[in-house]
Amino acid sequence: MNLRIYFIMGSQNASHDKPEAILEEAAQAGITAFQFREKGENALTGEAKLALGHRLRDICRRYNVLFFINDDLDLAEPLQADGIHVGQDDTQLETVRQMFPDKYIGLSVSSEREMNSSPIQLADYLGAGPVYATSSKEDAKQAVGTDWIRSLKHHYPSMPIVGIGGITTDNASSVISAGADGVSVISAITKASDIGTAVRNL
Ligand code: TZP
Ligand code: MG
Repeated sequence: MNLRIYFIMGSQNASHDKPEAILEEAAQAGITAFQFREKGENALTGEAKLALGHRLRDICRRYNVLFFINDDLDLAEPLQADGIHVGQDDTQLETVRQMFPDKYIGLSVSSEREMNSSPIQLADYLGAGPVYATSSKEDAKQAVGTDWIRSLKHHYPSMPIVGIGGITTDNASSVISAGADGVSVISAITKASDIGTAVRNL
């Protein structure tokens, strides 16, 4: 499971270009994982969401990029997702694990309290953050810095961890130095003037 450059996007993040075009360029440049996160005010639902999911899934398959679905358990099988990512307010990790014993499951963990109340061993990786301030998530929690990655890694040395939130080509190396196995980004790629360059610099 290579989470080194983990790109997250929904149609709401693709303001200038089609999400398919952005993902294709990012995949070509070397992202290793992708999460379909269709969320927020202008997010697609129903058939339109499923159809976009299929198109993005196909791109990931062509480039050998892992495909994760955010939260929407109903889409995991239709899209043949490699994995599912859930937050603290989504379906309980125990339930997701029972439903999908063979898929990768990621869990967001933002604090010691969340860590202590989660069945961490049931996850395949943890999303740690927001590391830095982000404007891509309306209800984002307070930025926790790279110290949180160090702390999580200390508690769970063999659990893969990806940093998320405000990560850019300038600060990605600090996230990795703190012990993360990869970086998850939205805007560092969707808002890049040159997506290929952004991915290679990450
Ligand atoms: N979860 C925590 S921060 C965040 C999510 C989905 C948004 C990350 O977006 P960006 O643009 O990389 O800061
Ligand atoms: Mg969620």
